[in-house]
Amino acid sequence: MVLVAAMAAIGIALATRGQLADERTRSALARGEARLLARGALGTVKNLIAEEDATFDAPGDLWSRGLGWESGDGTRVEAQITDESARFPIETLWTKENGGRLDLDARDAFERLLAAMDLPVSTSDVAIDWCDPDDDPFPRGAEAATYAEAAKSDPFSVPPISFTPPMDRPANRPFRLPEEARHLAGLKPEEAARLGDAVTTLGGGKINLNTASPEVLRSLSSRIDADLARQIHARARRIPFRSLEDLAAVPGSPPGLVAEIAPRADVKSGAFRVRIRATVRGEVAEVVAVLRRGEGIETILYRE
Ligand SMILES: [Ca+2]
Repeated sequence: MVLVAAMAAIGIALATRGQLADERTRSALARGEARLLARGALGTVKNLIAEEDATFDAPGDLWSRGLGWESGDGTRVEAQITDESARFPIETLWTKENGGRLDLDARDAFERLLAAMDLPVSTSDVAIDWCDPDDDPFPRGAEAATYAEAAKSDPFSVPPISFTPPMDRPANRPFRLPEEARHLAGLKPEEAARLGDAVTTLGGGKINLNTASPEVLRSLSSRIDADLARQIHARARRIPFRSLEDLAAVPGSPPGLVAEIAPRADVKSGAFRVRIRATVRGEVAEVVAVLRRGEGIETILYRE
């Protein structure tokens, strides 16, 4: 009797294990399919961008609407495309020539961005310390010792990220990845997140007038106040800027503004950021990529 019960128990255990293995196989298959779909969608997005008019890029263009497919059985793919050049190019703070040095114009522009976003302007010194090769902090800056001290008092002060090495000290070289800005010392998590969303290192170094937020537009000149920034932003949504000269037609645009901002502004995108989410039988695969127009469409960042 005991033997029969034991045999039955083993039988049930084996059957359950078999079922679990089946389920695991099914999920693994669905995950694999989702991954393939996401990669395929990236190819479609590349074609879409390749076919776009490259003389200017503005809200309302085909790319800005993204892509989406859905089949009856719950298979779904969504692609969201944004202009990387809508963000402030934080890598311009530190020039690459002559072994690297601070670009004073870019620093002034970054400070205008911080002020427009209501973020501590001292973050500018922290960002310069992040780039400069030495470990001597600026008066309002932060080097390795500041980060170590902050980590001691609050182990969660440096937000962990999964896809890059931990950034718990300054890199002491120019910004390479957009998310480095989220790790600058002295920012509250909410502030770090907002700054992280407003900057890039992959947009090609210029800001697209057509897609930038009013805050990013204000970084371009001290003569672009909140009102003018809103005017420029609203105009880009009605009639895209086809050249920088179109800026002169915006009401309130001061004389010489076009020439002043020309080194840091453009009307087209330097790169696009694509977020893809594919769902197959409840399993999800995500791809984030940054695509640049070059000879063809080059992938300059890829994560899945
Ligand atoms: Ca440094």
